[in-house]
Amino acid sequence: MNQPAMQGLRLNLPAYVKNARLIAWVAEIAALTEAADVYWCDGSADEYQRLCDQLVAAGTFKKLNPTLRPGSYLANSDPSDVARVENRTFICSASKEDAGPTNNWMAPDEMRQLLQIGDQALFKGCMRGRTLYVVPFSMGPLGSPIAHIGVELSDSPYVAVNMRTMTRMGRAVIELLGTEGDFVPCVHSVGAPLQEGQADVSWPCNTTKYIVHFPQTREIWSYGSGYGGNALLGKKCFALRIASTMGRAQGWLAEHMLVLGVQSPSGKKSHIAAAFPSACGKTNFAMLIPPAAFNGWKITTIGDDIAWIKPGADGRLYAINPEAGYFGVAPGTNAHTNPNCMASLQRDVIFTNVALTDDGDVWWEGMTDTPPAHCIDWQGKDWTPAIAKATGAKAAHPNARFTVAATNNPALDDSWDNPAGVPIDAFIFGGRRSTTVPLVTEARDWTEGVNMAATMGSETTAAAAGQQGVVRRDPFAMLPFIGYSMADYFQHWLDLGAKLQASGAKLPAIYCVNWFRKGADGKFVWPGYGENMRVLKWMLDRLDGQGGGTENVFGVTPGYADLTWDGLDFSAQQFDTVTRIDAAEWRAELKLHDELFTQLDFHLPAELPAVKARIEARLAKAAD
Ligand code: SAT
Ligand code: MN
Repeated sequence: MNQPAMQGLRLNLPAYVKNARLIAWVAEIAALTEAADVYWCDGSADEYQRLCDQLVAAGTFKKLNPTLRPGSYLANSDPSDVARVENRTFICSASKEDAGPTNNWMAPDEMRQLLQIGDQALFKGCMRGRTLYVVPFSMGPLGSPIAHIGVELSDSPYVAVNMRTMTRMGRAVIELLGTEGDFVPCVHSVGAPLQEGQADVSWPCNTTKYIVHFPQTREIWSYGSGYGGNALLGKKCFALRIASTMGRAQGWLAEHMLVLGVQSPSGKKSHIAAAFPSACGKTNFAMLIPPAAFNGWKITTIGDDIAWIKPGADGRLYAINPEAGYFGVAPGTNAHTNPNCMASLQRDVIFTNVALTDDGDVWWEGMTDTPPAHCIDWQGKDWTPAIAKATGAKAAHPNARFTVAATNNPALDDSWDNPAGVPIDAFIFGGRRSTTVPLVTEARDWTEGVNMAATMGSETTAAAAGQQGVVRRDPFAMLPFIGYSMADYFQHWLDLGAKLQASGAKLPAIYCVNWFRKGADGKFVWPGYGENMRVLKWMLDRLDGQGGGTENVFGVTPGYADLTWDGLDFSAQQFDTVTRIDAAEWRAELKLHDELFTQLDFHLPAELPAVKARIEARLAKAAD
């Protein structure tokens, strides 16, 4: 154990902690940060309640009306700390090339000076006056061969309670670690030390922010933010950025994907993994309720945001949801768009940055047709429909979130917690595009599918700080989440496909979808939500060798007659609006693919420009 820790700071070590590396590391970080106290989270219900009560007393949480929203709390963040900060997120691999051109990179030594070592190092003394919470967590079912363990040291009790919902957290994880077990060390500080006698604020944070990953040593260091993916380090930092580097080394995939089960009326069960960028409806898709005309069809949720996918002994790909809860976007969620989600949110929820109604419940834009006559907005100000009309003020922040346990979901799949995972039949990649990209296209083979995913574009949302609504390339919906070079990641997908194919296994089919095409009036044409079942059904028909379709320039698309329209008034003309491939738009689109390929030129697999050349040739032919 290192010296400063020996001199004074008590580690409050529970008797069940036996892992020497863990103990030494907690001592080291407690000493570096000069935390006032160390608390080991056991993950119990009592502890959760105690920490929530403490957050209420500190003003971070408001307890919601126990009759209307039992066991639930509302937190309002600092107005500057409302989303992931991509420009403050760093991949500190040994070489810049390994981080690739889409990630911010700094040399590991330089970053360590800045965080840990230099005279002004950010983590030196950053927890003064605060408690360091030791948060042991498992990403994935405890003991699953697909799961991995992390430990987050955080000075935020908000993080500790959210981590209990979002992961399998507590004493059982430490016991599983035993004396020798391996874990990913995650250090998190809000970066707001308290001087003797200084009063705390309800949402401590710092204007300086660093979200840092060291892939070689598999470490995460996060400074200055208390929000979502910046602070709940099991999620994007571990389960995507670090895990993607582990997957590359070990032959598996860590993906920004929901996983759902579909059961047909005959009882046949299929599993689909679908990647969409943040705030593009993953949670809604994962909890979809089929339209009435799809009697006997059932959708169940395995995960809503992240999938870890490993090849099984039979050569198929098996997916687990490494998380145990949902950190979903509240605005727009209602009894029509996602009834299962609304049911999940009835009790035991942590809401962040939604509005507080006068009867002590929550509200957000789109929750009800009629807004409340008055509420307190996410910044603590009075809000009325008249104020909103006059000033444009939102009651809830557009990236307002709920944290809720998966077990609250009425559509939870029976196998969601199965350590073996579920076999994947198809991958879906979807962006948010007002134009250009058709409703659904099937890739003719794995390489064409990898190209579809690699060249995906999407309009930016409020989930990340920065300008919204601009189209950017978001390969595999992983642009903000890949822990190494994007071109090497494409190669990893190609290599994995080739390996599975060589073993004689049938690869999952790959589809590209776009729910978001708009008409001349600027409104979405496709009804989306539950109606997406119609597209899913077409995919399953195709997998069964039944579904019709015709070849377009970049894959196979259904004709109007190939989808089931029972119970929906959607004309052939509307279908044309969401599926038409406009040659001029596609020429412009392919220029953007070109720009991406130029940016990712180093190590770019030659297969991808080859697919693009074939699309160009077909486009030229179609235009003749
Ligand atoms: O804040 S999170 O990163 O957890 C949400 C998201 O961007 O998907
Ligand atoms: Mn996400």
